[in-house]
Amino acid sequence: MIKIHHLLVSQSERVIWLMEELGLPYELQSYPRQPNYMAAPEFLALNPVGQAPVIEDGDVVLAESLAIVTYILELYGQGRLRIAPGEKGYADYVYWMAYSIGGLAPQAMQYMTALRMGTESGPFADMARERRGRHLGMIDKRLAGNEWLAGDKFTGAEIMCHFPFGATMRKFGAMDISDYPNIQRWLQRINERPTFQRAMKIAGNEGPAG
Ligand SMILES: N[C@@H](CCC(=O)N[C@@H](CS)C(=O)NCC(=O)O)C(=O)O
Repeated sequence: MIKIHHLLVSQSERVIWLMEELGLPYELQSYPRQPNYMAAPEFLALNPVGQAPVIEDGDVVLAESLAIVTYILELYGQGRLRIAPGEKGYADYVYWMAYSIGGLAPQAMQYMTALRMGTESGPFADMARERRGRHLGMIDKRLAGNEWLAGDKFTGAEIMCHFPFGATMRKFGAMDISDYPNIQRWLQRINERPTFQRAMKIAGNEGPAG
């Protein structure tokens, strides 16, 4: 059985959400953050950079949420929550999975850093704002004509891309999506899923999706 090492108030909630969506059994070990917000020292024994999430599956110890989500879907998903090569929407699925960590997460982090530094003006803040507008505009446009990021099927791309918009991330800094109605509706659809609600409760990260 897969064991999830879950850091409270963190993106390791993705893995719990995935397992709840798939209805797979798992063992959960939750750890609080340290007072300096770093992960519990136990994570260093599991991941050389000491970060969550980490899973154990037999002899396999795996970090990085995108790697974990891909691994679980490929090995245990039985075709659910993914789009296979050759199926319609495959390129979109691959794109949004990669974008979650390669594009969206750094952008959210950059914007949050600008906010936390209190730099409302100046070149760094201007750049962060402009970039943020491009990213959110792209996501909103994508969701204007598609129920889900990869098309008409809810996939791992939702589980990967949701985090910067969710209640957990809002504890570190809010992502203002008031100008992006399609992102709002997407978050509402996610919020209505019983699997999402259950997962956030288990993760200790309850709150609306956006
Ligand atoms: N790219 C990694 C990011 C991992 C990451 O930033 N984890 C954070 C929680 S959201 C963490 O462990 N923070 C505590 C620390 O860095 O000590 C992933 O997607 O898994």
